[in-house]
Amino acid sequence: HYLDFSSKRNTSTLKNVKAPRVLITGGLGQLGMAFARNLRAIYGSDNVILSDIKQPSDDVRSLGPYIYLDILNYALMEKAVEECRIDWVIHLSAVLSALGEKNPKLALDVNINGFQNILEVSKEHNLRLLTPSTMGVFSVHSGKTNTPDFAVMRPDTIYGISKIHMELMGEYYNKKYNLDFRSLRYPGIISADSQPGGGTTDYAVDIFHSAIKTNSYSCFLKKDTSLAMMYLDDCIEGTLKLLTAPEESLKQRVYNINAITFSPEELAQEIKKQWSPDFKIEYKPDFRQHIADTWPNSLDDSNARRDWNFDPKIRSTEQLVSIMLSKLNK
Ligand code: AKB
Repeated sequence: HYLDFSSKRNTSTLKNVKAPRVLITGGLGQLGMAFARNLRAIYGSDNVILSDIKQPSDDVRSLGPYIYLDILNYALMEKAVEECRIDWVIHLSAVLSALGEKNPKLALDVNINGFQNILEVSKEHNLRLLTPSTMGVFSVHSGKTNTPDFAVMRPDTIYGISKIHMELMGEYYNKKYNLDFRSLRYPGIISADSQPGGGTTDYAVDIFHSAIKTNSYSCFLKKDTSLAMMYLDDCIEGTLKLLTAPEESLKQRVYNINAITFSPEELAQEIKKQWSPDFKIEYKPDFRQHIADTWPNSLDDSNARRDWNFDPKIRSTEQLVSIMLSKLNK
């Protein structure tokens, strides 16, 4: 009996319900700290354990428990799960699309072998396992706009291939062993306080830092490359809704989520409007253009809305640019 994230919180409920103990892997990437902050506010600092293979800053250490954890080391992971008495895992460790194309071996290792370890530990210890997937599982054969949950999937990247593997293995363990596996397909995630790393949608974060510093940006995608995107807060809130949804409400184990669509040119126009009319952008497409050309510009998320009430707040490029500029320009 765990707390329901979507229900109204009050301290009397908190006293009567056992808080889950949550492990976050890949915790020092783009999303980890935001998940930790939100989960700690609900379940208490000590119940949320952040982990990674990097040295944490003093700031990270001061905010709650942090452990060194290499997901490629099964024994270490099992020890962490036992010693920290973990109930739920949010598995964020992954090599993203662009970095994966530069180093397919690393992507296979982390995204397939690392995931297999997490999956096995979760099954053995009866954990709830949430691992994000990506719009990168889709391809030119899936349809560009309003791509449905169940579409033809023939991804061109090792990232997409390894994430389909993850989705299918999670579903398989759910059916075969009753593992409580949950996943959702992220669009490009835009955040102000943390940097993405190694993705194809990274331009949509870099552009803000560059606009503020130099009033210009050199973009690695063509100006009309429309992609699906989402602001960090909507990603975190949506993921926590899925994480805490009653199991019987889930009609499937992997869901699309969707929020905003824009191209580099549309984003630059909005930055010009809200930041400076002199903002300059040039387009120098590189190998990431091909990846972007195979991805959707919007996803059909009606099943996520129906089953666990997914409801993102930031729905326009205008709102997104306004939030990013106000956060970064403080
Ligand atoms: C990437 O660009 O690789 C990621 C993603 C969309 O999964 N941001």
